[in-house]
Amino acid sequence: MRTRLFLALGLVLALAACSTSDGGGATDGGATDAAGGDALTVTVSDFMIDPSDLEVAGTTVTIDVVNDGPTPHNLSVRDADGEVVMATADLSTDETETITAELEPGEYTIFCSLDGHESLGMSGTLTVSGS
Ligand SMILES: [Cu+2]
Repeated sequence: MRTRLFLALGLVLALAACSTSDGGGATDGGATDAAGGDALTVTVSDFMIDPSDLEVAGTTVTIDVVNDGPTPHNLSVRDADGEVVMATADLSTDETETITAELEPGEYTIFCSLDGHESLGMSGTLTVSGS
């Protein structure tokens, strides 16, 4: 019984790994590009991230974040494994913070980590192309 459960779990994990590893670029039109080293400017507000699809041409990711909404928000970045690799503090109205990180090329999710905000629309993508 136990081994069978572990086998099933292993299969599920293997499938999950496969489905997340197909990078392949469905990223065009409307995305915001930054050449290596240039800062992206992102506005967070109730309840959106603008722009919501970011592209970086190097591996150095710099994001200037400003809160334009009436309530606190942050901008966080997580990798395909769900690990948060960049995040601002919780910013009050008109507060700004610049965050920088070296990231592996790949697809990341940008979101606000405050309770429920991601599901209210504070979600987007970051594509790091590496070159
Ligand atoms: Cu928020």
